[in-house]
Amino acid sequence: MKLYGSFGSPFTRRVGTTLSLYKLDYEHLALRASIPEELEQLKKLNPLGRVPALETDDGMALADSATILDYLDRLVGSDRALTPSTGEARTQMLNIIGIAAGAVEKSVSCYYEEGINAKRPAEKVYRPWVDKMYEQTKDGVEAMESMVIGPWVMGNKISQADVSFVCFWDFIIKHRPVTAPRLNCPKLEEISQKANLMIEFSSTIPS
Ligand SMILES: N[C@@H](CCC(=O)N[C@@H](CS)C(=O)NCC(=O)O)C(=O)O
Repeated sequence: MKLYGSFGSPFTRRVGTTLSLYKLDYEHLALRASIPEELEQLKKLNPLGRVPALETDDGMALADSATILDYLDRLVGSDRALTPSTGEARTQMLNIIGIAAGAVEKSVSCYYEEGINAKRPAEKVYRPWVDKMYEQTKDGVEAMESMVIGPWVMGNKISQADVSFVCFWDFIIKHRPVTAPRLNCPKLEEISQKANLMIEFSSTIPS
């Protein structure tokens, strides 16, 4: 299998971490959508030219991390999958992860608005919209914090909720400017610290 995208992308990182937790071999190609030649290569796998993308061993091209995770879960089977394969437990976990994905999407949008990765000149930034997105991220992570049962997100066992929460939380914290409303999420911090001691997480921490 080939995973396309750098671990600077929280969506790519959650796929890379899941591949390692599943002990699946893969080649990592850290293509960046911001480099025209690399974007062309990416578009062959994902028409939108976004990361992550996964090329399976039988030549299938998968785009979008949720779809890729669903594929990996099927590959390892329901006994090893980090997301329950059926029932209310599955719906609950997907719901929690969906809220977390919404929070990090807003953070990624802010990342493209301000700072060294901004796609827009500073004078063209519409402040009220960016401020709203910082607020939405805050509301999202506060919801994530309130959902933690402990010691892991869903209780005693590590699950995809932990993989996604850690990859998303780490991105949000790393890129949040000091001017944005403060985030106070001790449970998320604790889970992140604990998870990042594991090789599957530490090997995907972006430099
Ligand atoms: N819903 C997608 C989101 C992927 C995404 O937002 N990727 C970003 C990097 S974090 C990207 O490729 N951005 C470049 C672009 O959208 O043009 C997923 O879960 O894979």
